[in-house]
Amino acid sequence: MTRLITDYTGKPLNECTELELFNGVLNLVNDAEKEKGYNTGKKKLYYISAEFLIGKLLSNNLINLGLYQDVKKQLEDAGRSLADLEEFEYEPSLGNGGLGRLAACFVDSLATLGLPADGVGLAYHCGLFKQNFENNKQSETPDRWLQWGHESWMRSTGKHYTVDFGGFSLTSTMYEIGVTGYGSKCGKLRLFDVDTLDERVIRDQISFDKKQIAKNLTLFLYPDDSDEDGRILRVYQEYFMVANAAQLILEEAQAKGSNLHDLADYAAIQINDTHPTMVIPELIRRLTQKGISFEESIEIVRAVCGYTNHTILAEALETWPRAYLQKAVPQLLPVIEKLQAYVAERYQEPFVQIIDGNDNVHMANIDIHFSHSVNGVAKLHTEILKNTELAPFYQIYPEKFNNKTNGITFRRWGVMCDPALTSLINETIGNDWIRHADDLKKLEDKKDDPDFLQKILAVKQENKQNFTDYLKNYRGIEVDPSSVFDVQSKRLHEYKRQQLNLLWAISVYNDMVEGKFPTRPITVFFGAKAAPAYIIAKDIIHAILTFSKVLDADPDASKWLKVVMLENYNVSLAEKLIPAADISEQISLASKEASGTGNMKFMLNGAVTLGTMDGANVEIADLVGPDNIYTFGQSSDEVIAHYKKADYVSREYYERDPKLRKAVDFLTGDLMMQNGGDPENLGRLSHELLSKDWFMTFPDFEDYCETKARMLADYEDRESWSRKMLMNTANAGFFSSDRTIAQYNEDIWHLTPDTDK
Ligand code: OX2
Repeated sequence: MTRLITDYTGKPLNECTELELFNGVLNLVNDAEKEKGYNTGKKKLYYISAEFLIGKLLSNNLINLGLYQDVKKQLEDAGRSLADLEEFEYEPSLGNGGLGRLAACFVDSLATLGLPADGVGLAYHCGLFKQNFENNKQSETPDRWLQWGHESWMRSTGKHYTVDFGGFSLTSTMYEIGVTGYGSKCGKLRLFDVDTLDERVIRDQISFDKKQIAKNLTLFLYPDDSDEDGRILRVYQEYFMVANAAQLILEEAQAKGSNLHDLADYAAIQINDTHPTMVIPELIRRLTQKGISFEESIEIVRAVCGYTNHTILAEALETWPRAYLQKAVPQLLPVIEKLQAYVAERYQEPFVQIIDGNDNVHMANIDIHFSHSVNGVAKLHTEILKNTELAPFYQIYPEKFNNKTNGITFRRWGVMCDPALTSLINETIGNDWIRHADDLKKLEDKKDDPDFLQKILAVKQENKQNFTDYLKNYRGIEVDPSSVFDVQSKRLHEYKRQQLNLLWAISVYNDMVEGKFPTRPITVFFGAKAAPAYIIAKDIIHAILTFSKVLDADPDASKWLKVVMLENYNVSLAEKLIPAADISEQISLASKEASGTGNMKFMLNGAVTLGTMDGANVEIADLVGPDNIYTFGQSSDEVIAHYKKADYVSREYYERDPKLRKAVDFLTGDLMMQNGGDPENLGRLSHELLSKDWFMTFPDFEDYCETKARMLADYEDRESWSRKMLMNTANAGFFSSDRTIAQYNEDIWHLTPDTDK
């Protein structure tokens, strides 16, 4: 039965304002979702995560519910357009980077596979932040996404819990966002909030009074933690998230007949990184309150919980001073101390203790001891966890460690963002790949078909043209669609090495000054937010923005090289940028990027990877073969050995390699200063590289430049390049999050799919 948008708008579509039309379609989607119903079953997964970077919902939900074409046509028939509504929709700001986007892909796949599951998190009002560029620098403002009619996506359930903190209690409200599955029933995101929130505590930009917890608790994701109040606020946030989750989980299990001793038959919890760790002591506390012994409570909780590690960067594995917990959540501290005693009784190794000699509580250590599964997010990452970073734990619990290589949902990152490629694929192999991603492999049959290879190039050109038009119309940026689109888009971090790409671009410029020009114009796109308190990351953004001005000011060079740093890179922009990319830059220092998921999105959309043998790049290389990827740089073993020996001296590379030296010197040179460069920022960046370069940019510089030059030369053989594109798309099937989730379920959760559609 066709649903009419006019039934929801109450008036002809051509008379509606954009908001009326948006709300009309949104309510239509909400009804269709409710009619489909939700995956249910005896056992349910609670995927607890501080972030869900879900992206815009309208088109995604229409596609998943099978309503896209129909709604598009109804709008067109009335002279309106779905594309306009897509632009009108404001993107939810509930996540940060890969970790949050992964959680969003996972809830899509969970619903699609029919698995009973909720995502559980917090309803941040101002999200992470909105990035603005002024004077070649990043500044931040609140991302007030809830002002844009999203109350209708995020529905209040009228359900409340009480959460106790040291000295006061707060009442929560649970909100729900529907998660539509593709050709299946739906799932839910359940986000908790406080009614006492008061945005007036925000001062200028994103700073606010960090002491007024009732008023600020759910304002921002990752509030500035450069001071103690900011760090304690994170403890409050995390406890609020899991205290609500624990009450929800126990209530739902009991409602289904659990006597709590058998909780693991009713509930599985996946702890997404260390942020939700306190759910472990909180559940133990609640179970013991109900008369279950401490020892049995530990066993029950362990059978329920699994933990996912997303990084080996030490600073990301949270530790909280005991005093913070004492202040924010005093009721939890005795439980954590008992858990420490439990560990100390069994294991003497200092590394595995929960509370260390300085009274710091190691959250990951709680997760590892008291979960039944510990997983990394790509093969290499899991091996590094087992053999290096978490080796003492692996000795104790070899059976707990397992790998679950990340994935992406092909609905959003294929069908929705790349309609041109989707049509070509559907014409060629049918549309089963949308649900059974391995089907893409059938495209390999076409790898020697010149007509097909031409069609692939035509799709890419169309996407590049679309992105070029978007930049011109919405951002006032002009790029050349016949240039090579070389893209590095991901959060800004020194280990991801945007600075390496920048040094390369500077040396291309230096070559041009000497009269050596590229074969074809190149546009280098960066998209990256830096954490507000991460000084060097902001310096790198400043260097990129300033260098882009240097190029723009040079009429000869700017014909051949353009650097575009895209403001406020988010999911919606990624959806436009990725289908247009020729080159996918995945150039982290080997061993440091746990997986990466952008690498998978680019691959699916036919970009060719230029990458180190890090994270999931290793698996991409295995799948596509050496002809279809460009790898360079030190191996993870070499990097780990250097760290161990502490023998890396960046200055030696600088002294030895004149090309590198010239590029580094450029950072603080006259041209940068004449184009808005700030000597303080650029001086600090240059000093950092020369005195430390902790993420070893310099040793990989030469190999990176050579490999990139070879790649750009190969790009000129268009047919052979198109074959590489095809091989990337054809072998992307493994990276469907449907595969990842099926593996989690098989090995960790053991949920029964709800097949009753
Ligand atoms: C990210 C990792 O950096 C990235 O490599 C991975 O693909 C993603 O998580 C999803 O697993 N915060 N973000 C991450 O780790 C942490 C911690």
